[in-house]
Amino acid sequence: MSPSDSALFETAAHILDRFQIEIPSWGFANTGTRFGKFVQAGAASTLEEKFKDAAEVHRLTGATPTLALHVLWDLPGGLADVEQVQALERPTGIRAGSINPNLFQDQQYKFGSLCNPSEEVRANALRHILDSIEIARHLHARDISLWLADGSNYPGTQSIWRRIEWLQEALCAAHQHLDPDQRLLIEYKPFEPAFYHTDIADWGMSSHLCRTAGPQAFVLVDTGHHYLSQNIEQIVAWLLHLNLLGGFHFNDRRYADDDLTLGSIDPYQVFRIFHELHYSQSETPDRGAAAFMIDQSHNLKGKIEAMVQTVATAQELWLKAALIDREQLEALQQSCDLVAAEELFRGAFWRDVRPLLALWRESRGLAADPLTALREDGYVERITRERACRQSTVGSYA
Ligand code: PSV
Ligand code: MN
Repeated sequence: MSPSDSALFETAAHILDRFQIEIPSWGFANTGTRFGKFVQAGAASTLEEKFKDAAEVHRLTGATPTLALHVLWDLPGGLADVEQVQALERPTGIRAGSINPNLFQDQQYKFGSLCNPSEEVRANALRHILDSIEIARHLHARDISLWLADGSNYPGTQSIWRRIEWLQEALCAAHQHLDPDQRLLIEYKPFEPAFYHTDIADWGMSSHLCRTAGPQAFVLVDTGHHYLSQNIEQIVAWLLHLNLLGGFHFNDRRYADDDLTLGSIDPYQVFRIFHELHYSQSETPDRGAAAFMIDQSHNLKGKIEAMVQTVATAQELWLKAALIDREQLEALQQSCDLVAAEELFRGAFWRDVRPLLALWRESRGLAADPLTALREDGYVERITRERACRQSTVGSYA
């Protein structure tokens, strides 16, 4: 290696050693669309299987030490299931990640959860969040990731005003129950399942709710939760500027919240988001890092293959964005040399960092190509044989 190659490798290694992304338990389970489900024999149907699959992804990528859990799907018994999670953490080396309360599947939530006109339902929803905070506390999980399906389908059928008040009240109450090191992440979504109004529809509403809830509440950006053509990296830059960015749910889409694998449709967008994050980190290194999580539904691709592909893509795009010559870019921006600035930016996106990543992987005892390693290793065939006899729908939400 020439001195400049080895300096580049050291820089890349420093960046990749610090890159981690959380994978979701539901990414390993059978999921589908509203039209049906194509069941995979190798899909995980128990919590143990989800932890085992997560460990396989971490073994191959070296970047996924935590598993996001959805309370209803993974801990249906609530606090009583905490011990089971702890018992799985040790042998698999995977830690429980963000804890996701489920406020959208129970029949009582037909007209909303925290925004339901019924005081009783609102109280039940809040209790579930408090239970989820307690679960997170026992599992030493920092983040409670909150997404509400609340909204309405027809104009005039609900009071948007009352619902804002109920939401503020409940989130303040939830915030009071956080430990000092815990965070409440508030996710927004413009539509679906509600199609007229959604109670937390965008980052502005989410930001306001965080501010009124308290200093440990932050916005969660799910990349699929925007209208087409919205400039997500600008939202990210604003949230960073306001110190309100808590984390991401990464996925890709073509139309709406399609939950496709990250970078499959528009890798340039992920690169642009990553650029804003690197910029913020270099300007304000003390700012707490946003949590990176994947929120995908692998309906057609093999679950583990899709997850490994996603993580490897995220590593590539993260590294590409990190290697932008930011000093030069800033000079070009300042002098309004548009074409040169754009070419520098795009050049970083087009750069093939895969050989660097392979070198880094080998230097860390990982397989140079995790997808090939997965194919050769026979894990998927093994679990498919083992699990074939029990098709289950546990963990599905469609
Ligand atoms: C809703 O679309 C969402 O993005 C929320 O994060 C949920 O927790 C997750 O998907 C369920 O898959
Ligand atoms: Mn999400």
